[in-house]
Amino acid sequence: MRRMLDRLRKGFGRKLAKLHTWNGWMVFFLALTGLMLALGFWRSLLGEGRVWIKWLHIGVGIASIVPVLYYLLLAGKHWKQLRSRPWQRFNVLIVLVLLLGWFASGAVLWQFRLAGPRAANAALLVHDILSWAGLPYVIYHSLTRLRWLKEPHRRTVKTGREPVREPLHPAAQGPLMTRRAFIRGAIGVGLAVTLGPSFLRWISASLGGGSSIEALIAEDANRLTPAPTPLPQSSPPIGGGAQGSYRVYTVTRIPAFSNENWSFTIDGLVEHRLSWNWTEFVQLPRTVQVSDFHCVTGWSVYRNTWEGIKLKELLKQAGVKSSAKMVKFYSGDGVYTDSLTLDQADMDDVLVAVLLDGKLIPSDLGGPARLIVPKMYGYKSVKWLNRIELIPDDHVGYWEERGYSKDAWV
Ligand SMILES: Nc1nc2c(c(=O)[nH]1)N[C@H]1C(S)=C(S)[C@@H](COP(=O)(O)O)O[C@H]1N2
Ligand SMILES: [Mo]
Repeated sequence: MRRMLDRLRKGFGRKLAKLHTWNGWMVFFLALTGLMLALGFWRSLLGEGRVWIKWLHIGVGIASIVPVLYYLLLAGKHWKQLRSRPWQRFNVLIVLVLLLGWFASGAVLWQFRLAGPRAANAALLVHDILSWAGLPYVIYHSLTRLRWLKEPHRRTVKTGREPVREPLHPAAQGPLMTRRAFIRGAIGVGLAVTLGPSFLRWISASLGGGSSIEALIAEDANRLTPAPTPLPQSSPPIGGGAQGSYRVYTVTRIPAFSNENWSFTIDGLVEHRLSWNWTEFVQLPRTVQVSDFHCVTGWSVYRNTWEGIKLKELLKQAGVKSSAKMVKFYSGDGVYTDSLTLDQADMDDVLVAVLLDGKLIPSDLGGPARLIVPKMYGYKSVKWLNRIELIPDDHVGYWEERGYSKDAWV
């Protein structure tokens, strides 16, 4: 009887250890791919690979629920075993909250179309908070448990009982800090120093709201004069100011423009090829529009007051030939493109925007001129727009070529 119990218990311990290993590798993989997806730096490096990484991240993310569910089956027994170990119980709880939270918010982000922008936005916030709080915890947890840190009497799988050591006489107690405690402390400080600043920056960007556009304006690399005089609806902005913050996305380095190197051209299948320099461009009649901006990765910025030239007015001026089928948009970064059908381009709210909330669009956000297609996801809104070409055939845009849906309707 006793031997059977022992065997069972051993089996149980092994099961838990295996579960822990599997779970650890999954979290490691998800953290790595998640950081690659989240950090802007990787966007330009990865290109096409990004879509693959995204699907791997989603796939493994879905699979990561399996060890959690399996653990929940064993949880009752494990919980009892840990009755004298409050810290381990605490650890189990934290890890469960992290895993379930990542899973739930990840599922919403994966199904962003079903969930809608509000839910996706909230899910992204949760996913981010869990990552910024959870990853340092998980890293700390794994580093401090590496084998080389362990003393021989603390082996991986514990059965719940450990030899009780006789407390040492104060005089016999060794150095103030054991090697173990010292290394733990050092790892903790190291993490705080390396992750702390980006954590704070992220907090202030996502919770502070509003101010980030100001910061981007302050860092604007464009040098174009004259600044267009905003229409009365733009300044102060009738939308009351954009709510939320943009994540600066680019697949190249952020280009910078001045009056010398900037022009705007409409060509291809048009009656009149048109080209403007900045001074001429800001004299074109503009309109003001308030709209929300949604990215497929889950974030949104609400109530942007955009001021710009209606795309359909530009097309009317150029005169679209009957052989034209699509409108192709080129970015001044030399790489990014996208397209709209003639019907889509004819929508009243499609703008070539030059002002956001009454101010020049900063270079990070696609200034001096960017496309705005409010009814479609952000990847249609080509930044640093400087050329529109009317073409006879279909054109597959940058992200669409790399796996984003041709159907970009929000
Ligand atoms: N030239 C260019 N335009 C672009 C992109 C880009 O990488 N390069 N990213 C697109 C995507 S996916 C989104 S969500 C928005 C992001 O706009 P933002 O960087 O101003 O937040 O720009 C779109 N237009
Ligand atoms: Mo996007």
